[in-house]
Amino acid sequence: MELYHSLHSTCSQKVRLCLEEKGIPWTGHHLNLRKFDHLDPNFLKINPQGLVPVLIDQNQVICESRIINEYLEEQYPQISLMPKDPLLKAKVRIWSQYVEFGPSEAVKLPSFVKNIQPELQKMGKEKALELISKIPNEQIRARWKLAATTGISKEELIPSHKKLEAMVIQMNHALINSKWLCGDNITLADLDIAPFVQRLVRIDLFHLVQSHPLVLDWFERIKSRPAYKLAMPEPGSEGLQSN
Ligand SMILES: N[C@@H](CCC(=O)N[C@@H](CS)C(=O)NCC(=O)O)C(=O)O
Repeated sequence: MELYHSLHSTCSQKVRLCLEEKGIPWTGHHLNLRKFDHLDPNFLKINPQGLVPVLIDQNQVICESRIINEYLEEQYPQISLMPKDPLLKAKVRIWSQYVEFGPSEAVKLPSFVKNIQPELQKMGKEKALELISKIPNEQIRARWKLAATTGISKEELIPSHKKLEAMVIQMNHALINSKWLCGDNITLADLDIAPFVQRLVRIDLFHLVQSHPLVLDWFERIKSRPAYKLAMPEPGSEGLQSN
């Protein structure tokens, strides 16, 4: 089992959490996105989209964090992260899909402001734009270009902030009736969303969690799990060059 991943990539964190909760041994290939490791031709041969995470299992390449976690659940069900009840299963899938299209997109611009923009400015516009032109996906390329040129304005962050606030409210609502998002046991829904709650610390939005006690309690519980400690980076390490 091999994983191409990046320490601070939320999508990579989702998969690392799943691997660690399931106790699956894995070998990592770390990519530094700020140094554009994901545009290395050898990596692009593995994932032409130039995105992490990528799982290699039984010599097969699997991309997309949500799909990887579903695959791991089906292939390695001994420690299960899916409820047996079909209705709860459907709820897990709805959360996982929501994470992929909601929070996962919403954290991008605020994270770029904190992590990527300062690095691009240090690199110099010309060199940055040359590297950015190699990004395969048009929408992602545009985001990098914005960060390297005019920069991301406070106004542009407002829709992201609203979506992330909605995430916390929705979680708080779900947690009124159960210990975890989909019942009394931890599931893929909790693992898929956890990196985005953690990311709120880095992008200065953690007050949203602090004003929702059920989410705060959930976050403390998930953070205290051994898998979380193995899968997630040291708190406060996000800004470091070597990542
Ligand atoms: N839908 C994909 C998204 C993957 C993704 O966006 N990965 C980010 C890191 S979290 C990445 O590789 N970014 C590279 C870039 O922005 O060029 C998934 O869930 O795996």
